[in-house]
Amino acid sequence: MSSTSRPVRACIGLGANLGDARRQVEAALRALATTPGVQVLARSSLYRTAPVDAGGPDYVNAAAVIETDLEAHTLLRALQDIEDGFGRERPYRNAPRTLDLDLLLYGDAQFSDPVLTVPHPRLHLRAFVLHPLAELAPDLHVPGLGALTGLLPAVSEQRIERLADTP
Ligand code: PH2
Ligand code: MG
Ligand code: MG
Repeated sequence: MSSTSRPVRACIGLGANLGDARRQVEAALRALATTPGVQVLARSSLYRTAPVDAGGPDYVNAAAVIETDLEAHTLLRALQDIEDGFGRERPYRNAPRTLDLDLLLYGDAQFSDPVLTVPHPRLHLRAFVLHPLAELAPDLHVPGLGALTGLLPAVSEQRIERLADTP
């Protein structure tokens, strides 16, 4: 349980690699923006990324910075409700998915319990998380890990390509 005072600035990672992934991530950003207690402050470009620790097609990934009145677990539930609304199924770990919304950072909170670990425990291992976040918040410090930009060299071998904006 976090005692961080609200509203809190939080970062959300978005990903999809089944169906029309690009469209689903765009629609998920709109769903996030209409979630009660959530205000989207900024969103990144879309990125095409190679699957990491997973099989299946390339992913489309993005990140958003939000301000929220919701407690972290309530926010997580809201993210899962959006995933479910996009037909997300969970047949096995890291299975291809129509939509994945991950709570990456919740203010400067650091905690872990059976349902939620913040910061996201694999954030620093993933170019598809770090690059969209760096686009939004290049000066970000990740609690426990330090400067975001300092984490980028370790993921430089992972394929990631920024997609051109569509009007
Ligand atoms: N999500 C995963 C596992 N692997 N790879 C990429 N490129 N993008 C993702 O969003 C992703 C992944 C589990 O959530
Ligand atoms: Mg994920
Ligand atoms: Mg997830």
